[in-house]
Amino acid sequence: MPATMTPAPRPRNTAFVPLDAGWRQWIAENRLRDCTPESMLATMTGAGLDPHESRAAIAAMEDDPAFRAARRMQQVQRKLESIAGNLQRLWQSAPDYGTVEKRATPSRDEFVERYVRGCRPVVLTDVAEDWPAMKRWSPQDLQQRFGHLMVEIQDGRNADPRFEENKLEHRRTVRLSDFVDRVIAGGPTNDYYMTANNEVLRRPEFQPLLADIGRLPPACDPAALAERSSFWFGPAGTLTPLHHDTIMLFHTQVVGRKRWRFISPLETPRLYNYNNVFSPIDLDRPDLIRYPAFAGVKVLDVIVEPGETVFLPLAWWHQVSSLELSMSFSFTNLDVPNQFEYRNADIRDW
Ligand SMILES: O=C(O)CCC(=O)C(=O)O
Repeated sequence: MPATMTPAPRPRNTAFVPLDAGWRQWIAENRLRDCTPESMLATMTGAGLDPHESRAAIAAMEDDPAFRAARRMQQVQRKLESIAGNLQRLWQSAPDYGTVEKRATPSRDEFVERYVRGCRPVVLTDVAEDWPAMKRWSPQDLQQRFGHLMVEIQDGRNADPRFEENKLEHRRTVRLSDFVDRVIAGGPTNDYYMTANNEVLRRPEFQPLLADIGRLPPACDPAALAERSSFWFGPAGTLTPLHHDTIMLFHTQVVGRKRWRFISPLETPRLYNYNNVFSPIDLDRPDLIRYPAFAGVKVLDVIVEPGETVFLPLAWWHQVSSLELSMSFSFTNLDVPNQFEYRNADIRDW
């Protein structure tokens, strides 16, 4: 099983040329991911490379000083993985681990202690009960109040298996009124979705939407709401693939139901997270041949009803699907430390 994309295949029957840097990096990465020399050799010869040359290059990698340095660094990573794995087993040994709690909003102290510091997802059932949005928001209302405005949506997703990773390529600007018509007429689909990227809540014309939001959950800074909130609208059938965010957030379901599935951040080493915040695993059909380390990973599953608010703790993985036409409001304006930095800006894919 090749763990990374292979470099471009070399045409057969060409004269011998040494393996290029792309293949040598591929060998190093896949050895670090514990692929066997045999499986790597099969991939390389399948791509048209000379078997002797490939075997020699795989063997030579073990003596390469840069590769040896990588192996030493890997020991640090393995140690952290083993700590995370043990901590996960401790978390999972709690009898209620598999269930996402649904409850009325606790006090600030309890919320911060049990869910924020305790890093535990929860669904708050009453936060939005008095929000004007709960009575007002509907596709027709969106059309009447904002239909003339142009908005950014995601489109053409069905034709691209990596639509979320490639989301910049799927941006389209459309008239909101036309988009509402499309969502109503189109029925269930994942092809188009107005996701958080639309940034409408930063625009003066959309401030009436923010005025429809009321009481916030504990540990939120109301003054930062306009800057740190997002509006979501789409048909039944949208799917947000398995990923983590770099910030904690709340997500209130105003219209329609969504299914949220969560995986602990301590399981990250088993999620093949080699690209940014994404996992290639689809929880609807996990491919255990390709991703064997995923076997046995515990997935928490909850249906979020209109009026309910998800709290997503730091770095928890989630895959989200809309069960009905849906309108939601998400916000990240927590007043506790709420960010983790992990990226080296020089490395785009890793
Ligand atoms: O509602 C969705 O489709 C996805 C929500 C999500 O992934 C998020 O807010 O991070």
